[in-house]
Amino acid sequence: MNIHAASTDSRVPPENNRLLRALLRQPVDATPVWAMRQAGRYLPEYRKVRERAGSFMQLCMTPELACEVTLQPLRRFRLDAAILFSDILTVPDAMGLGLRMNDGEGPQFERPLRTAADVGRLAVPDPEDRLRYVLDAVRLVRRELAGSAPLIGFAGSPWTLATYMVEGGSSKEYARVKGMMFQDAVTMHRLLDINARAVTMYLNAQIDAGAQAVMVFDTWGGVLTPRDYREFSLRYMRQVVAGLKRESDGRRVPVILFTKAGGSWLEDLAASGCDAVGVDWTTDMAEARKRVAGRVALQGNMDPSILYASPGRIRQEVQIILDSYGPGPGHVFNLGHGVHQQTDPDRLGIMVDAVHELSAKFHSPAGAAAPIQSG
Ligand code: 1CP
Repeated sequence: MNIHAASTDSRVPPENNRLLRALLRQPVDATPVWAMRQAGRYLPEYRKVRERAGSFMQLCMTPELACEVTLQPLRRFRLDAAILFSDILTVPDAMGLGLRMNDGEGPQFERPLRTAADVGRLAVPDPEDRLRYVLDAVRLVRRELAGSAPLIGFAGSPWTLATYMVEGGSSKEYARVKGMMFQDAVTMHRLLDINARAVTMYLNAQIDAGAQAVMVFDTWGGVLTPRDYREFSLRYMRQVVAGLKRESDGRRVPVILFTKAGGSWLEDLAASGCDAVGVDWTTDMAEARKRVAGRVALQGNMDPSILYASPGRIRQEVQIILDSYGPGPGHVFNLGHGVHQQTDPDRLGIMVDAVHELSAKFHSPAGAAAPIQSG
């Protein structure tokens, strides 16, 4: 089934479907590019809206403002995707843990989970009720984008959410969450199963509201041993993937899994049922491509620190990554993790333009015109 037929009406601007095509390993005219944390504090226009909102949560909970900051980076740069402005921690907040984002201190939960009884009281939140503000933002962004770029929805992985829910915030050593994992695996599995069901419902609600691709952020899967990663993180991401709607409006909805520092588990991620795997800069793209053997698309993987370098050095690094992936579809250019707060916005623009310019030789110009087949 076609997910996109090229428009023949010259008054209608063509849809930008590079991202969706690349995630499904279909031909494109140039490698699509977006950046994790492309909306955020490195943009002065974001800081202004954030100030107007009063707090980070107020910004997330006001659909018009969340929509505005989602679109800001697309006004500055020729990005091939918008990512919804929200946070992975809205889900535990909707479960009643009480999220506070304190300036300079990072996220904090008022009621973290410390005992089996705390976990026993948890329930899967109805996204249409407790997370309606996110779904309203998705609907608004889709309307505003009007096809100029696809919208990515997202959620945290069950394990990554659990680290914040048990620790009560960010952590360096994961003492509490690993303590629960080793001392009371039954409770940990119960928590991860609830999180997996919550994330599945939440992502399906985002898809129903108009998200055209979804990404699961497993930021802290990489702190586990290979065995624990499979049991406590990968297993529950597979549960999420298995429960997701894969088609909406007659179009395939690609699913991206990203485990930060997960380079040693690429084969497992590729076999999880997802369409694309995010790769950070500690893995070489050529090697990653060989290892996933055409089963999934790859997204990544420039070190965000390269954006502190000169324009020439940024272009050189873009070239290295494009050459490393090589010709053909299935690559979405991205950073290996989020844009740093200190980044000069112009440097991100240099990266985006370099990706389009330098990648054209790896694709055929007719690539974008061919209809997309359902994966
Ligand atoms: O006040 C502010 O502006 C706070 C900074 C901030 C921002 C801009 C936070 C707090 N969250 C966000 C937005 C956000 N978070 C997005 C927006 C969309 C985009 O990418 O442009 C997304 C996708 C996230 C996802 C997120 N939140 C992750 C997974 C991705 C990643 O970066 O690894 C994680 C781990 C979080 C938790 C979180 N929220 C905020 C902070 C500072 C953190 C990280 C804390 C930590 O390091 O433990």
